[in-house]
Amino acid sequence: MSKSVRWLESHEAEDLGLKPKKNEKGRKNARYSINEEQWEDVKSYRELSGKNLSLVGQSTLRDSDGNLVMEWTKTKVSEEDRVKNINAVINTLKENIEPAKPVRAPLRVDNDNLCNQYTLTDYHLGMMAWGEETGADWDMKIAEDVLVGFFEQAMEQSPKANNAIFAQIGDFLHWDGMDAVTPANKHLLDADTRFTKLVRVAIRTIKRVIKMLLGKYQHVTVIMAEGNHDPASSIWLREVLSSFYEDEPRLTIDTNPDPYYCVTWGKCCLFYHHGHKRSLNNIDTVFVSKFKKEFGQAEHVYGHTGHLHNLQIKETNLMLIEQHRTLAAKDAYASRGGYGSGRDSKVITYHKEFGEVSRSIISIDMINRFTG
Ligand SMILES: [Mn+2]
Repeated sequence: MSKSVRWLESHEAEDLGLKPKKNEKGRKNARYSINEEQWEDVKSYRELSGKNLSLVGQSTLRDSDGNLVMEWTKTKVSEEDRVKNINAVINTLKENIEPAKPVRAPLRVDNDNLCNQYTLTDYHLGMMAWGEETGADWDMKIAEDVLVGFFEQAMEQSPKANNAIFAQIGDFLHWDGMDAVTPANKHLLDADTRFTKLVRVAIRTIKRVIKMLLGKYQHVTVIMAEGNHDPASSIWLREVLSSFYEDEPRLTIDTNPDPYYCVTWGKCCLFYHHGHKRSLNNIDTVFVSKFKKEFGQAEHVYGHTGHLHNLQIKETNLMLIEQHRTLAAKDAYASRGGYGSGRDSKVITYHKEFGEVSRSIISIDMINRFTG
């Protein structure tokens, strides 16, 4: 069979069993002399890799006369393919979103100096807990009802203000893909059914909450922080919301991909981080190093974290840091491990001049009484 000279990348030459050459100057490939059959193989590899599959090998079965009997291609999804797929999903989601019409603004109320921060962390939507085993039931239906109940009660209880922050500090979703496991360590999780359902309920619930907030406040800022349970899902959640509300001038969605977030309000500087990368012990310097300008102009500085589900407050020379409780029930892992922290969520009110001036604490019992 006649040979011709073709440009190949070194991994393609390797796949053909040729010794890879040095790439020619300024190019990602080099010239090889190959026959037509080999060239057809290269073309089919290229077509396959266009379908987001990485070729890891090819096997050929020939009979005793050397005729081709069977040939198959081995492929697998690589890390690079995974990233490509996630990006493709995000872009598709964005394309299909018709932005929401702006919500009519409420009447302005008297206190322009106040901002109410609705603090929510470790909500673990999609987690399944069996009350008989853990003390309280938890599934997607309960979680959606409790969240809406929390916002109804919390909005009723908080001071009149024109501005609000919805600070969701991570682990809003309990699991992050087709397998119900923790992304980093692959620990098996107790999950309430299917991922598609979880995605739908997550988007619907957050949209319900944002609608409620826009009905009460002139301006709302949304933080959707990354947690250790939802590093990928927090990305699409931020991006989808940002697309959906692109025509809503009264809403700001923070789409910062770095898991440290900052909002300023008058002389207040407010920081957020889930707590999976940095703990109460050393988070303050990280916040300051990432937001030097905002910190430098502030007089009152607060950091908010979650992750461990129990309440801790720490004051350092730089700021007051609070690790928040969650409203979610305990899963079997937490219950059997003996973690017994209480369940509540807070609205913290910041004054432009004076920093924190008040807070409302809404416990799970209050929400159950209210919604039940
Ligand atoms: Mn966590």
